[in-house]
Amino acid sequence: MKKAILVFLALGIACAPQKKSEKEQLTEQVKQEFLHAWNGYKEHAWGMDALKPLSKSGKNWYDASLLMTPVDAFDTMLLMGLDEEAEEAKELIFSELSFDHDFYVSNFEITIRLLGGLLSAYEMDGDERFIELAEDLGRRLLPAFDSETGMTYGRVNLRSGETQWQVNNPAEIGTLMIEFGTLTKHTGDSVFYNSAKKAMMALYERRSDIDLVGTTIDVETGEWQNTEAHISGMIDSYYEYALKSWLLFGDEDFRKIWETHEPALEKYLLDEVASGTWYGRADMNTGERTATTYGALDAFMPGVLVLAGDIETAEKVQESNFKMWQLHDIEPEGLDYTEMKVTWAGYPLRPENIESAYYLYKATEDEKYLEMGKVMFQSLVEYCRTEAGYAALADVTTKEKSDDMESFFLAETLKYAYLLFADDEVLDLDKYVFNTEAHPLRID
Ligand code: DMJ
Repeated sequence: MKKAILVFLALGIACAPQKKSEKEQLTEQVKQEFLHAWNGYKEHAWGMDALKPLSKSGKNWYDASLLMTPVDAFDTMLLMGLDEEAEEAKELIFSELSFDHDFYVSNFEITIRLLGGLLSAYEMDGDERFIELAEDLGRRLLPAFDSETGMTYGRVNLRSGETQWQVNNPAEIGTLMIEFGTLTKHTGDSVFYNSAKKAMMALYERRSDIDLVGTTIDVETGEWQNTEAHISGMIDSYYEYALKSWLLFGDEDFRKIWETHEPALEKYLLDEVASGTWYGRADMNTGERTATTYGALDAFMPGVLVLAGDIETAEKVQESNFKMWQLHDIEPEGLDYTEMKVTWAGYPLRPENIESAYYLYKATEDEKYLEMGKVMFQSLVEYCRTEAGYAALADVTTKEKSDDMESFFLAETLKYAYLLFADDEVLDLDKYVFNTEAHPLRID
């Protein structure tokens, strides 16, 4: 990598100013598009969870708002230097946000978006009220860990602590460590770290003889319900958190989890075919291929491989990611990579492809990743921008829009695009670990 940087520096002198100014322009454009989306939320959905960009209205996930969009978007505002917007979001959060509600929430979604958002807000802004909110939320979520195995139920009632959804999946069980571990770091109460670690270890212990996990598991009996292995939704961020929890906390048990699974992912799931290098699906016990589908969610893996030091595989898979994007100028949720045919046509404004381009650009300084990011950002503007913000696509082949702007568009998609083009000083990747919702948390 050092050699690549030297070559880049030597060749880069003549073209640096032009490149620099293009990067500056792109950084500014991303910031303006963030403002466009945030202003749409402000005008049409203020105080609610999310904007509906076509009907110009708002919606809540549950019976009351948990301010998903402002909490998720807050640290992006700080990174972009949008101090006024950050101030108004903060005021809204401290005057309106309460977790004392008699309804069931998704433990995973609330952890990655809200707990993660409040923790990074606390670390970056320093206002104690962020950590008070985070601790209150963390305590209300703790009953989700009260199962026979220690693995989490899918849903928990924020007021009563009652739980639902005994059949859960590796992503939802194994994507809690970074947030709950950081909560322990800031509150001094080890219950959070220990509960999340117990859940993750219990899942790891139930891996198959060939070191894979399946798609769904009963958290009371510990029995697998669906044994298909892949790196897509329902499993994805379990692998991401194995590696990142080690990087963040230095706990060798997490390194062991990553290092056990990684060769199995390569042996049974990584698939080099004529169209490129992808991750397919296989049975967790036999390793037999079950499907050759990949999609927008799988595209996170090159970013994780960069953190693990495997740039070679990361680069190959990112080539495929970009091919998937270019097939219809925007990536689909599902693709059969042997035929290059879309199997699931939606695009809910996901970040993973741009996220991986960001990690690869920082690791290699290869300008092709800047170019990929530029193409992806420009297609977002072309196909998803609306008068009131940004809209998901119901179908990437026709570009028909749907009335949704997920909070992760502001928390992740535009943040990674911004960080890809911005100077390194905005965020030093050696000092932070991003949770799976792109909330940066300090390593120290
Ligand atoms: C986000 O909530 C997180 O990145 C999660 O890990 C996967 N789904 C969305 C983005 O696609």
